Amino acid sequence: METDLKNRTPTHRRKGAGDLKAFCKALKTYDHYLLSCHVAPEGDAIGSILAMNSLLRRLGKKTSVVSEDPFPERLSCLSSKYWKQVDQIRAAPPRFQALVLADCPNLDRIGRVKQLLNPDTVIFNIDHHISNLYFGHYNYVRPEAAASGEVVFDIFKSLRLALTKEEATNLYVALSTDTGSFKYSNTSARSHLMAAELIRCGIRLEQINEGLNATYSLSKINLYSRLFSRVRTAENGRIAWVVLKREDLRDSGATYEDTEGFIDFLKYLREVKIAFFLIESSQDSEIRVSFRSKDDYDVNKIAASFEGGGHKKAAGCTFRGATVEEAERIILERLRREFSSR
Ligand SMILES: [Mn+2]
Repeated sequence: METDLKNRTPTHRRKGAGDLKAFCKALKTYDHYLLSCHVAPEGDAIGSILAMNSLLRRLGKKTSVVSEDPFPERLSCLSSKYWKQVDQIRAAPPRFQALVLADCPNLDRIGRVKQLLNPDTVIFNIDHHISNLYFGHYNYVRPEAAASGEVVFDIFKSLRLALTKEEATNLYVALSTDTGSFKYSNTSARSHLMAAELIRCGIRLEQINEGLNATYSLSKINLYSRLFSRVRTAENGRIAWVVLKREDLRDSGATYEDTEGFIDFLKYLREVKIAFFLIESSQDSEIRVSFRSKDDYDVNKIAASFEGGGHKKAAGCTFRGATVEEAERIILERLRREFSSR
């Protein structure tokens, strides 16, 4: 059942941040919700969705959490009890009326979960990506929020639901992931105030942080050492990048999940303004690219020129039908133009 969702005309689409009260009121309307997030989900996507799942259950709703991907091992401080992969539910897909998405800038990013939707599915879109397409019938999008978890926090407040310890843990993981443990420039006073409130809920900070950060296996270290030895730079060190080939995973015994976070090391190079990381994906001729930037360099704009997007300082895109060398050359050309126009 492949549904063409692009041709639908949502009847009550709202632009801008969206009216939080109307959004929350509509959330009370339906009986059974499907919850999902972008493919290759990380802490913000998962923490936000799990918190929303709990919220909907407290409102007496039936829920199903479905993703294309397995629950990441590194998020073992969160509960995967409700997590199902598309393939696991293919035989008996849940009957739901509405879809709640968090941290997902456009509908294609949910991957094969899209096959579960039908033309009547009502979509609730919760996000903080500047590139969000407002594809929902109800959109609550706050690009100034550091994480989707911050946006979900607003929804709890609006519904006057005091957070349980588990919900607070979900939201802390969301916030901590997207702020780089409260280091990135998107971290605001509000992020810290929110964190303070979550800590007051009795979350186990040390355990959570160890779970999030002490994630290195020997094979991951071996992978990183290969990648470190191949860091390349251009434009007097202002551009830095690394290419990951499939054989790097095979030879080091590491996994795709182990590659998450590697790009941050490129940002630690003193001169770097824009870093990118090319990953040859498990699917043939598909290259996933992550970008990071410093100062006022905007990688959302760069990624958007390749039909990707994200945030000003962290974005991504996918090349299909290209070799990693071609993708590398095209991106470098684009970045060189960016530097020459300054
Ligand atoms: Mn996010």
